[in-house]
Amino acid sequence: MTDTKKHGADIVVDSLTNHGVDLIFGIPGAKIDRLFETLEHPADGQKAPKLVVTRHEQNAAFMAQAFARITGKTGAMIATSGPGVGNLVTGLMTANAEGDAVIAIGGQVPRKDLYRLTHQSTPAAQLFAPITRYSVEIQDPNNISEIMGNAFAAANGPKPGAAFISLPQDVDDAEVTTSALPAAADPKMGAAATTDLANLADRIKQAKLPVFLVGMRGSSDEAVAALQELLAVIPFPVVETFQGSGAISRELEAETFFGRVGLFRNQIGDKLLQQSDLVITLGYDAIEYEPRNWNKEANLHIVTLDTTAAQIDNNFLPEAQLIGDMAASLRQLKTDLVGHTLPAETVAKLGEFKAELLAADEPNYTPAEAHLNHPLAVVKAIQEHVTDDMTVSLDIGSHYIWMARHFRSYVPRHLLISNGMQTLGVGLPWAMTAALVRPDAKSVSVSGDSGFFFSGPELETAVRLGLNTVSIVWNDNYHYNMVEFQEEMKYDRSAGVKLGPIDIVKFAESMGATGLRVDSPDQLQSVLDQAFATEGPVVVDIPVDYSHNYELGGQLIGSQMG
Ligand SMILES: Cc1ncc(C[n+]2csc(CCOP(=O)(O)OP(=O)(O)O)c2C)c(N)n1
Repeated sequence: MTDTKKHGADIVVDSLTNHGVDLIFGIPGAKIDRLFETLEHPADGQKAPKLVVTRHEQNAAFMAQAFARITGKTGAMIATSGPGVGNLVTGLMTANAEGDAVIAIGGQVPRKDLYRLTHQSTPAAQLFAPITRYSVEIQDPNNISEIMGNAFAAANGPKPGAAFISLPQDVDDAEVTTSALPAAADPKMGAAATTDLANLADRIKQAKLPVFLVGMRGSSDEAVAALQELLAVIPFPVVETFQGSGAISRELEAETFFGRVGLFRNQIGDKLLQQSDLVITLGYDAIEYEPRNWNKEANLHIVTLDTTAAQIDNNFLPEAQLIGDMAASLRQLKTDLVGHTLPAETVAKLGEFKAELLAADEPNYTPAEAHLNHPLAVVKAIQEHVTDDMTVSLDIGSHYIWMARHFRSYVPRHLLISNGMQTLGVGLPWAMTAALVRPDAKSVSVSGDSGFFFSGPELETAVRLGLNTVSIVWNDNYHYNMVEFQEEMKYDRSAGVKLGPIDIVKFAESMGATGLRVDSPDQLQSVLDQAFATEGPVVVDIPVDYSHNYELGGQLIGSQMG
């Protein structure tokens, strides 16, 4: 069927192209099939993003989110009406919470059916309004392109996040005579106010223990490059949130990296923050690790560097908010700090913190059963197989606590962690996107034996696309361990945390992937050698000893359970 007329779907596709979208993830259905037709069979001369068909809309959303986080461009996804858009909810909520710029296009029933009971009809724009930066339904084909322009602008605003567009079937199908609008110029920010930066420099010079806390927005390539330029001159201590991972290069690690903070206030970074007399947050968002945890006593002196104003709460009252382009602000700060050095007692104190940080990486108990691996031995083995160009995506669970605390990452956005929403199931889809957009390096996912199966069937998509992924599954005999150990800490018993077994190797093989198992700790290295040397998707089953995991939540600085 060759149709030379232009339809709403063409304007959608052309608008995506005009905004630089070259990859889109999704699953079709009747209400949005013309858009899929146009994506896969564009007209002569028409450019269209490459369509990646997933096995679940939630995973399409996760993949688009990872695309945004890795590339700094907008992630895009597409789903049909009703259950299709419903399945996007967790993905959009996660992207929005974690500052990843994504745009979702959802099919909708024709306009005449919007206000009556109709098959697969749901008020999607209302559904997404509270969990996105922008959520609208297009009511006229002539508005498609401007609405899409506004959706891209909202997703890429000072606090990046998700945008949702509901596309009624008859708008998608409508004949149009107009053309898609080109993308408008991006709004640009300069550095924060000169006097504020000069004041901050003065405060830093007077401080005994100034500490930088790098968060989600501070982990962009540009902000990290500028931070590293400053640290190369004055090696200030830096603490990363989980989403701030990779802010410190190998060269700067010894002097400036003081670990990551998140979940429980018991890390070296927490102690450092507690003792700091000036905390400078860089693109930190409260959803990553609430201020009531790391500033429990509400007595820290805080200055923010960010693109957006902070959320004020009882434990986060910045004394100055320096809003602007973070890289430009940091470069000005570097100029204002010329000639400054850290006092000798500060350097000595940091040396003590550093020794504690390194000691914490060593395995500290013997696994209870001979075939089980100590979590830190697994972290170490993964570290030895991952090069700086590889991306590592974590799922959620106890394995993620071990990895977030102990796994080093030296390049921004190469250790991907869901920490605003802690959404189970992101590990594999995120690793698949990394393999798609960074094809020259292997991409690694680390999951628990329960969370892996939240998105496990997507392994077929990885096989179909020929992706070089290594999925490492920490096997604790099918428990939701992260929930289990916290319940045990609270109630001295657990509930709802035991599942039945799945043969991970056979599961992988059934989809055409390679499945490997570490039968005893002495095989850990050789099995990982094999996994990283194998082409295409590989899944590795590693039995772990979680018997000491309650210690992960122990030794809190001040009391902070809950
Ligand atoms: C979508 C979603 N559902 C539930 C949770 C709560 N949750 C957090 S970790 C976890 C258990 C994960 O178990 P597993 O994948 O086996 O990892 P482990 O903790 O055993 O390492 C659960 C249920 C969540 N974070 N996200």
